[in-house]
Amino acid sequence: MRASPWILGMFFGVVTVAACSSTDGSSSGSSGSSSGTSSGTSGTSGTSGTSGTSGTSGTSGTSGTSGTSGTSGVIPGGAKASCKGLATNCGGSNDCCSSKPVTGGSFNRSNDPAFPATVSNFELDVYEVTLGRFRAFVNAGQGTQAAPPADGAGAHPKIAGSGWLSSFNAGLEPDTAALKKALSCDAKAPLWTDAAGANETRPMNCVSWFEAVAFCIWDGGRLPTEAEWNYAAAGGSEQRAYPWGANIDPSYASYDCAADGSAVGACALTDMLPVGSKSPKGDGKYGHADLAGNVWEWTFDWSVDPYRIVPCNDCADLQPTTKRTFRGGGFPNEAANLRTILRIDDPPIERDYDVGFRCAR
Ligand SMILES: [Ca+2]
Repeated sequence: MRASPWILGMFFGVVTVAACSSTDGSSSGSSGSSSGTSSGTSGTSGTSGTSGTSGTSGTSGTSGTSGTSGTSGVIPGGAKASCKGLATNCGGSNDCCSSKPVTGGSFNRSNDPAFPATVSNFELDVYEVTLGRFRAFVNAGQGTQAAPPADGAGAHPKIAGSGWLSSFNAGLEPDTAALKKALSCDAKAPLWTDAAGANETRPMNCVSWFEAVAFCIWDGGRLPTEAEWNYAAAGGSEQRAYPWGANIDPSYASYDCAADGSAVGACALTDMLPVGSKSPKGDGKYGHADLAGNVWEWTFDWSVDPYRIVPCNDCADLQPTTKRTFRGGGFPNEAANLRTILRIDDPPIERDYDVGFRCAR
């Protein structure tokens, strides 16, 4: 079951049931931010186009820009477990497993000054995790109760207690056969196939929060905290309305079920685009693709509205509720759901055809 998306208490009255949820009549259409100019977001992510040539650089980024080392360019994905032997065909001919540095700093979660946060430098995968990468995980026998992550694995280096807990094991499917079956969660966007096919660069969907966390651990990373994810999408202190800036149209992101030319609301697998299809125009400040649209993305935190850790200094909400958060909007949603302020949540065992994830490191 999908909960209603909320913006710090303001319900949008949208999404409901798991399956076909998201088409969202989420009202408020384009909501604010059409002004084009606002917040100088600087138009596209000029920052550096895709290949992050120079990472953040110019963007002024607050503090950090100076950011140590990493602030520049792509970090190849070759060493990651999911990438061995994988074709480099994301966003054209790019490495599907690459990451880019996000220079830490301070910002307001959901663009609300009542919820300040500071995040340290971290790395975030450029693309949503693809079917091809997730297939490697499944084929390695991972992501099941038969091979769960180790207790404590995948912890954020500055957040005690944020690693895998043995109590999470029960959230995984018993074995690989059960996992494969579960990954076909909805006929609306039936991505998973037991054999590799033509959709290997589309974003993995139908994954539970537990599988997203387990994948990232196996791949040498972790699931981003909600604050980290929000920071990268909002362009840090620039507080962008959308990852690339103030306005949205279909040239920036995958949404409205219309990517394949079908009518708005008539969703099909072909509306869930290969990752990086809107890159670099739709990239965020730090060079990450599809932060808005294509698939929603699980984050690590338990969900509470409003945020209950204030201020947040490298924080993650670790106190159990019933749901975990995900953000960014998906291919079935209307534009308003792609705004960086929007949060949604679901029970961590939930699978949705429009929810995927990416890893932090
Ligand atoms: Ca996304």
